[in-house]
Amino acid sequence: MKAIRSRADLAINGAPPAFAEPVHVGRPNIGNREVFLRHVDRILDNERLTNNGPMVQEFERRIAQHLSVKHCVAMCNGTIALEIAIRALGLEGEVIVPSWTFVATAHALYWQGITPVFADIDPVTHNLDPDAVRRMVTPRTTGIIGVHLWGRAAQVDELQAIADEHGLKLMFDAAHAFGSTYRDQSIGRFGQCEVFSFHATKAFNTMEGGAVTTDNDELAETMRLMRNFGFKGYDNVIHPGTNGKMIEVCAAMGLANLDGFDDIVAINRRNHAAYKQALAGILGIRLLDYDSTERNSYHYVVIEVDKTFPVSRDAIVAALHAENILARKYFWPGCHKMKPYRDLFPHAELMLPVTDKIAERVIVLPSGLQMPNEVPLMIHGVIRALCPGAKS
Ligand code: T4K
Repeated sequence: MKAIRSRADLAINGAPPAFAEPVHVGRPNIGNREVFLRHVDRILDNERLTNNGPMVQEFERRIAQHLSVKHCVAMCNGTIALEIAIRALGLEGEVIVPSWTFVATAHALYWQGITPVFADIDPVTHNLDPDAVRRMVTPRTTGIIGVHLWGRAAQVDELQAIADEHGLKLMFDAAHAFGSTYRDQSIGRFGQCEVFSFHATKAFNTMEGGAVTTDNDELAETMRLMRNFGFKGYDNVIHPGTNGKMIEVCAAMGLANLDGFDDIVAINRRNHAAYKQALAGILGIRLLDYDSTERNSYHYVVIEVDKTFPVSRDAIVAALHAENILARKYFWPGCHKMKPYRDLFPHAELMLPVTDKIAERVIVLPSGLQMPNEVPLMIHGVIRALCPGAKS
């Protein structure tokens, strides 16, 4: 380990990279292979591959039970799940969202002719700042989409109060929040509905997949129709719809992974603790911590590089990439600076000072089942070698 701690021979200076194979953020967690393959055998034997088959029904039942919510409507991915939820709630005009999120949150609105209006975030939690949300409400606003970024719950009660005050619909993008809680209750039943992504890169994955969860019977029924072209039985279309169905193999992956989810969280927690220990001594590098009174999958290991730190965030990312540690700048530069939204709101940054500041500071580091144990110390070594004078 000593060689790692004093990694002065950085790959950016011509030395070989620390890892022969790339170490990714988002390497899939793959649970019990035998269980998954047994499920796949059953699917092939049944010759039922999609269209609300038994595996999807079992998956929905298990997820709803796991999250203590009445309905889980499984979908082909999180983005389509967002689009269907937005449409089922009847959102239109303007909807307030954070810019500091994966672009799918904004796209799911804009794709349907709704204007995403970006509100600023809290500098500590990276989640929507309720005061900023209040400032963005106009007569055209119909809803708010809170995002539980990094699996940390948004300020649910405060956002609900704003929604109630202005007669707005509230839903959540819970793509990062499978296994998280808010005030000790599972994320999944707040607002009118919550939307999960089960993409390969998520803590819990179905390869591709997503779901909307809700306690509202009517809303769940509408979304079930919408995800299957509006069919109510053979030859009977009673609602406009699309194809948002989850396929059986994806549900099989979900069932196999659900059994092992607690083990994944335990490994993520161990990885997070190792990062905390490795990076603790470097002044100007802050590891985002999770609230110990709530549950979280600890899937995202997020650091912030302070403006006063002697080397830039981008220089650190470049040095890590040279070592084959493919750290990410999620969600730089913020949706408001991506072309479609920059064209829409050329001066959005005036309302988003915290988003802009955070976007220049964040690095997301590898975690998950596949992460080699040496990675946290190696990262410590790379930062130290880049910047030997950094204060402890
Ligand atoms: N809302 C939020 C807040 C979200 O974060 C997301 C998705 C959504 C909504 C939409 O949900 P989905 O429609 O995706 O279900 C990735 C994911 O594609 C995306 O699902 C995710 N958020 C986002 C945060 O990250 P990219 O473009 O960064 O992925 P990519 O292809 O660069 O993958 C990351 C790394 O993971 C790769 O470098 C290699 C590794 N990887 C990836 C895949 C897919 C693997 O090793 N194996 C794999 O199969 O967007």
